[in-house]
Amino acid sequence: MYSTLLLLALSAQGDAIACEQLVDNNPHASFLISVSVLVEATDDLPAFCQIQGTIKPNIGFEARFPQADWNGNFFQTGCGGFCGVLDADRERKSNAINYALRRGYASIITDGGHKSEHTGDGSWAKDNPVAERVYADEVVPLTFEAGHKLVELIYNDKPEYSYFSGCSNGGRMAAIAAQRYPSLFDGIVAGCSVLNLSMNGGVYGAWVLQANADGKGESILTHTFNSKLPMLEANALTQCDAVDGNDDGIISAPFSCAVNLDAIPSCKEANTDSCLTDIEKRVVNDLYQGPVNGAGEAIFYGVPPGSERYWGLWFLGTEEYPGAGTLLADGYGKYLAFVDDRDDYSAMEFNFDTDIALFASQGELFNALDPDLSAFKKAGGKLIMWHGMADPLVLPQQSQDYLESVQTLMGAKDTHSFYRLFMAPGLGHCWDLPAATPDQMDLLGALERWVEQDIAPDGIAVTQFADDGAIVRRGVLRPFPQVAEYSDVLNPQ
Ligand SMILES: [Ca+2]
Ligand SMILES: [Ca+2]
Repeated sequence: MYSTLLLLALSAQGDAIACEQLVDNNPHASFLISVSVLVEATDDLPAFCQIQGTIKPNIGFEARFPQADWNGNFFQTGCGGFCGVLDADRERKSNAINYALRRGYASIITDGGHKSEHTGDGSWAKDNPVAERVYADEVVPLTFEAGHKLVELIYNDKPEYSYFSGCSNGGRMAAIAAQRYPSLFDGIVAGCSVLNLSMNGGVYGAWVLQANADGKGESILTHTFNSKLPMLEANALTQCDAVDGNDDGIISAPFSCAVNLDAIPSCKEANTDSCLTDIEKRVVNDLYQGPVNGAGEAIFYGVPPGSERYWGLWFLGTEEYPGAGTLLADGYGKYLAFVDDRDDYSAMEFNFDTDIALFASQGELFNALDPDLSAFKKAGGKLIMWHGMADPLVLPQQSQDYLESVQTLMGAKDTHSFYRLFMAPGLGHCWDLPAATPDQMDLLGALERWVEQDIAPDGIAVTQFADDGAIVRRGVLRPFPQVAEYSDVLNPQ
């Protein structure tokens, strides 16, 4: 009697029973469902159907579909670094889904097709071309297909609009979606995208490792160098702020400013936070300069002025854990850079005159540099790309270079009609740490308006908040090559 009543009660809930029963009633062979449970609403999240499982060949996923008030649309996100971690609870706007779930999206996140302890670990790619192809590319359509099938199972309906948003490697995946799978998504946000993974991960990564190595291969700048970063940031601001024509405390033209360290005293007797040793100066100069060949010609970019506050997180690390950027640079060469992995490879031996071509073959697999977005445009797709101009991990000029390559092929006006790039002064890599500039923006909202209401983003509002939530400063990012505008300084402290 009791169980009959319970069944009747559950039946009355409609979607709830469909969610709980999904695990035993999945008709699709392309993915396995291991968990399907209804999660009660909290102060933080609406009630949702939590679905976990594996998309073939080996993509771990979690889908979170609203129990009520589904907005009728589908949201897919990417994964950062070398992926390998499934983090559905991630409370960020990059490579996360909860913020989309709150807006009513049927949302899905994956581990990129393999499992790792952390996203800086590339060892899964050793002798594993299948997983490399999934990570490079195939995870995007495979997840899309599975996500859409789940939407039909849960809601008995198809999504009206489908969106992809990713940052870093997730931004690369976003660009891959526009380039290689142009009919899947109506709208795409690509942030701080490592479009040129072979150059950024392989060549720039090797440069950073070599620049920071002493004669024995030990790191020169370590976590103890963190305390000198404010001095370097102040030095860069002094030299670069006004280069953009506006002495406003924001470096808006970092790539037109070559920082020098002449004003920083050399350490004499004691190594303090207000001086640099000769070897520290050499390393910092090399970082700003970026990779050069034996003839002194630049072959990629250097760390941007204004990015100093982020160096600790990405490169200096802690006593226990090297910076993620250091791990990524090392792992790319060892496990991803070559068709046949070279166990003995060390980025320390990379030759900037002769070895770049060695990365070309795998670059074709990983890099998202195809300028032909005509199929995406024809399908009605809209692409918002953005990049922090102070991103020291994924160098921001590659986003500008990519836009220009698309403009060259498709014309600036046509390109502007469906694809816009917003360069964000002072922002680091994917909101890694708070910027000293306005850095909070609603990119998904701007994309929704473009896709659903045909309101193109001529500006993206950005806001800077103090720790107590008070607004410090506002601004508007403009489509490149226009520059951001700042106004309304409410608290000039
Ligand atoms: Ca490999
Ligand atoms: Ca300025």
